Amino acid sequence: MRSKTAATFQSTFSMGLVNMCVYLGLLFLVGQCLAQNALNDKNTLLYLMDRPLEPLFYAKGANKEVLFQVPSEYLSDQYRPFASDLENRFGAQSEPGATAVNIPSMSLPDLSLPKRLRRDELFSTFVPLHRKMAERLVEVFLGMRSLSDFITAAALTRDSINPGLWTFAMSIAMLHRNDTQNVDLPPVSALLPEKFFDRAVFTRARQDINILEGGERIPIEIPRDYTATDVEIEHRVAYFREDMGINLHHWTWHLVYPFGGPLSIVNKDRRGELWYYQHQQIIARYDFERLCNRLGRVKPFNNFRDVLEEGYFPKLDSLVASRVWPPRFENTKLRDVNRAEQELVFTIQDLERWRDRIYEAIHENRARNTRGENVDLSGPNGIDILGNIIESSSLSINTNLYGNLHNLGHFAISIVHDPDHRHLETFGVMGDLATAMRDPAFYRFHKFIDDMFQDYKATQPRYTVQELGFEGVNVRGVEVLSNGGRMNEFNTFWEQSDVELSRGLDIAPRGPLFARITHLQHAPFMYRIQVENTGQQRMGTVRIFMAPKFDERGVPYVLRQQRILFIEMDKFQTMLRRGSNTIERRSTESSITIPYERTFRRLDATKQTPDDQQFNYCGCGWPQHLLVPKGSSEGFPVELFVMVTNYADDRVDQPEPAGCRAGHSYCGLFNRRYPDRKPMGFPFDRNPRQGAETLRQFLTPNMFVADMTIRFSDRTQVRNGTARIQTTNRRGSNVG
Ligand code: CUO
Repeated sequence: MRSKTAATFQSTFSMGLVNMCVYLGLLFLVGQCLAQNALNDKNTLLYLMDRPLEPLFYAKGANKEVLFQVPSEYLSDQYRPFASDLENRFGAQSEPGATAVNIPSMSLPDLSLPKRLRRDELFSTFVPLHRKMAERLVEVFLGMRSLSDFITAAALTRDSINPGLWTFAMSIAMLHRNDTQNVDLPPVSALLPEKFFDRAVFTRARQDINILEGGERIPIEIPRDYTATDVEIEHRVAYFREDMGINLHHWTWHLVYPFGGPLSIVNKDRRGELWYYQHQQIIARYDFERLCNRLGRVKPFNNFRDVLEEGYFPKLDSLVASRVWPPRFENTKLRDVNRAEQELVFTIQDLERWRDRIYEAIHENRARNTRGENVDLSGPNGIDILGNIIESSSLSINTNLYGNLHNLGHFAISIVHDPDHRHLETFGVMGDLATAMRDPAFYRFHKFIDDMFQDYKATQPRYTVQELGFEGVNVRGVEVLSNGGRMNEFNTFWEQSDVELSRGLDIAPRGPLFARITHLQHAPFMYRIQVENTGQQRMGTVRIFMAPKFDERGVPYVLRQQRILFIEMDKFQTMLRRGSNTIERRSTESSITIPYERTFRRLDATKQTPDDQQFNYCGCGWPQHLLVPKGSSEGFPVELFVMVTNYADDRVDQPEPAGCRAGHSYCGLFNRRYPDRKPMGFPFDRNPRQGAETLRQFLTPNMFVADMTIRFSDRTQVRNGTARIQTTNRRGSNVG
């Protein structure tokens, strides 16, 4: 078994070179060729990322098919004194079928800064010192001149650098290096599952793995309601906050748009604006879910002296730090932070000062750069400049003046239980990009951030009828047809899917290990849009948004309020023939999402085939299973909005994107400009013109709005299985 898998691995290496070696009949050289080839094969990186908490000298891969051998001086301090013993116990003789990959010595640039973070500490991009460490490591990885140098540097640093930091830097480097494009980066939920799954899973996994060795392993079921009870009303939307797919998306988004590091990876087209838009949409989607669950819209956390009412108890373990992730109790207050360990000192007053200065810049429509010059914010790139200031990314025009509001705000909330480190506690989930969206405080804080952007947008000129219109194009109607459902009704329900965990666990013996999670899902559907074109044949951009129709009191929205609740559903180009056009578009084609198979894909480093449909998608994109909000069992009323704009005005001339596809509305296109010239969120990104108090009054002939409902059915469907009626799915109870 093992040697068969090893052969599969070997076959992924360049066959030309292997054949040449065999032809020569120099079997001795074959081994050397293979080892050499491994250093030129980007898939080797996937083996390096396997089981990041386990030392590199353990064989890697599901069947232990690859054995890395690093010079003893690169073993971690803990193992270096036992180098020869380790060679005997874990060397080639112990895994006879495995392919050995010999990592040569190499003189590496100075890595003393990233090495200062102990392996058992937690890494946070929001801590400026950690951020500098990551920037240094990313710089070193990106600076490697060849793929083999990169693989060598990755292998030589793997065991001496904190696994969270190393995985973060590796992921960014692999996403951005030219020679690692199209490597199917493993999702962080597989590498560091501790950040995604209930701690009970790991205890069960350890038991099952020993009891069921060699036998069939049954997926470990994670109850849907495991972090709280319904006594906590915020828990009604925990299915959204704790969804694996959206947390993965958020982590990946920040890897694609890092806020620090070499300029070449930070300075992407409209990245400040996209940061604003992506998080604005997260808040809009969260509010949508809240309204579906009879909760009011999220309140901004804009007064840092107020208590933060919402508590959060994540039930996650940190395998890296061998600790639980700290909770935050209800009604806590932010306090000044003074943590020598992270060389981090700041006060609540600092946050207030930065907030007030940014508001001043917004209301004056100009910001001040480090040379004391005014930078105009009223133009088309004002939102981009502001996004970088607020985040703050390394593109911020003046961090002295505007500070580090967003990043340190995250950290202040995450460390509210021990701001001066007197209890030697580490930060909570708000301090980590992969876990922050689980916490209700994330949405309160980002609602405050979004309000700043909305204040800015209120200073922008309102769109005129001419700017909104498309001469000769009339949208006559829109229908939604859901699989097995009624016309103009979206259908949602629970679904169970299995996720593989084994790559992230340092437990033996090996073999596949699955967690079964319950998540929201919807029946696939199709839009059918009728468009009349009285002009010549031309291209149009179809923009589809959806918003709740009524507010918390059951009163129809005025557009000024409703506009920030619109969630983007899709955006695409279509040819408009002269006369009547019927446009059909499937939900699975949405420009915001990545396919279900991408979120829940099986991971096997030996099966990297560029032909897989899901392989063609990058990790960045909203998960398809959360495209439609939950709705309600009585049918939640929504307004579906369709607009067709002139593609000649929207188009961005650039080469076709190469490599994998992302959900580009929220993620842009890799190495390309954002593929729409309109401001992100158009036409709802600004206040409506005078007289357009309601959505209907806002419509121009190239727009259409239809009333629809989202009907939720409280049943659980097993993926590719039979539907089961379910009323309880809580800790300790089985479904079905
Ligand atoms: Cu994504 Cu605050 O920017 O978490």
